Amino acid sequence: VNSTNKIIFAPATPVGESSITVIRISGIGVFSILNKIFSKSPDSYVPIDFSQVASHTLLHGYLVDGKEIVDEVVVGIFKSPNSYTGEDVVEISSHGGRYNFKKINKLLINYGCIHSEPGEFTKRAFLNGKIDLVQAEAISDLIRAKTELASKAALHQLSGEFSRAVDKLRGDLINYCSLVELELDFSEEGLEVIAKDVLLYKLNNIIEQIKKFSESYDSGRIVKEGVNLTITGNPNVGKSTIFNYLLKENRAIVTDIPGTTRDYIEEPLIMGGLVFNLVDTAGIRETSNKIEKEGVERSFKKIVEADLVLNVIDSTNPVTSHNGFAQRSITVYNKMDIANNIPENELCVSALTGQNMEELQNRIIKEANSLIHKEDISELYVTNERHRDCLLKSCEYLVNSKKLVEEGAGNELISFEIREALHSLEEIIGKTSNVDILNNIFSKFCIGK
Ligand SMILES: Nc1nc2c(ncn2[C@@H]2O[C@H](COP(=O)(O)OP(=O)(O)O)[C@@H](O)[C@H]2O)c(=O)[nH]1
Ligand SMILES: [Mg+2]
Repeated sequence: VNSTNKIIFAPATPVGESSITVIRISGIGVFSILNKIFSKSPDSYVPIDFSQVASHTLLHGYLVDGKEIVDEVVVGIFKSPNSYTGEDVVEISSHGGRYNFKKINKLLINYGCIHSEPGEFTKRAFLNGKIDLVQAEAISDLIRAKTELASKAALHQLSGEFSRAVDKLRGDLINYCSLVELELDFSEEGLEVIAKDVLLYKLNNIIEQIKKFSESYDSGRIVKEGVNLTITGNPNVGKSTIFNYLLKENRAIVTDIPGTTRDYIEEPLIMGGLVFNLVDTAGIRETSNKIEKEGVERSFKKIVEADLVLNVIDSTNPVTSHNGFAQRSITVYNKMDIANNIPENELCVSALTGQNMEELQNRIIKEANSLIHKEDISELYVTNERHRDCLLKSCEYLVNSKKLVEEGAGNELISFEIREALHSLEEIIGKTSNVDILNNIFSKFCIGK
């Protein structure tokens, strides 16, 4: 087991008023600490010889500090390598409550345990070869998932299927690389180990596969990060009223004064099983007010970043706004409750009375779903920007190598490019990873994971 000798601990459940709080401790020597602070009996110290206890056993007893009882607990025993981190692990199920945790916290510190850093348990699991980097990241995604789809995607990656697919591509590249390099050894004899057209065919094949993976990030990002949905339109058309209606709360200020919303406001929203990042913007108009002007500029930026734009028009005064954007948009005519005539074949609503607002929600959900390519979901889709970037990098090197083959370049140049492509793939699963990448990934975890 690859480990430092530090024994780390953290609550694995939120600390507060609850039936139990689970505290996880991991590291070499954890059982000798437990031996000192765990007693079978509340009346006298009856220690346990943990070397005689089988892994995956639960023991009932008492945490003790000398003669004093700290809590009545159940401890779970996990022996290396059969634990989450791969080290010796103890999970204490203690009574819930902040004060109770405080006491146990003090006890563990006094006996030489230290607080874990965010993600340190999972980092140890990775360093000890229990999981690869994709799986470690999937654990973090799973904890953060807010929808069924996001949770499914995370579980899928946790299962190792994506890792295996990457590993298969990696195996292919190692293969081609060694053939190209083997040919170098026979260059004197002019022997061809792999025919150029065969190599080209194989490289093409692998490029296509990698491309397919990286393109699936278009869907994967939306599943994990949410649909960026921006509400836009002229001042006073009812953007903020629609925003509040969708959120079911009075988040944005609504008045009859045009130019009320100055800065954009962003709130997460779950509709139809998808996460949306809903953005209310300042109305787009020419203005000399410095603050509003800045707001309008920021609004434009949010419109450019949007996956889906909700373009709101006031049906009592149907002028179209300056929407020179090309992405997907839904046009909606608001204030139908006070309009004299409403346009035919258009989506008309009243955010004030709620009329047709359900239809609007359904339209939004339908459009958002069409942003996710269902065929990608049944495939292995990439939800992590880091993975996508590694795939793109790998692809670039392979395209270079292909070009070199076509130009009849020397094998050493070709093999160099293939090797670089290989390294980029290996970065995904963490076969080659630098310390900065690891720290960056694990620092985003919660403490105790
Ligand atoms: N009658 C009616 N008034 C509305 C409707 N939606 C918004 N308003 C009113 O229009 C004014 C401007 O609304 P607001 O949401 O602040 O517009 P924004 O500037 O586009 O954000 C407010 O007085 C709202 O109460 C609607 O559907 N019907
Ligand atoms: Mg507004």
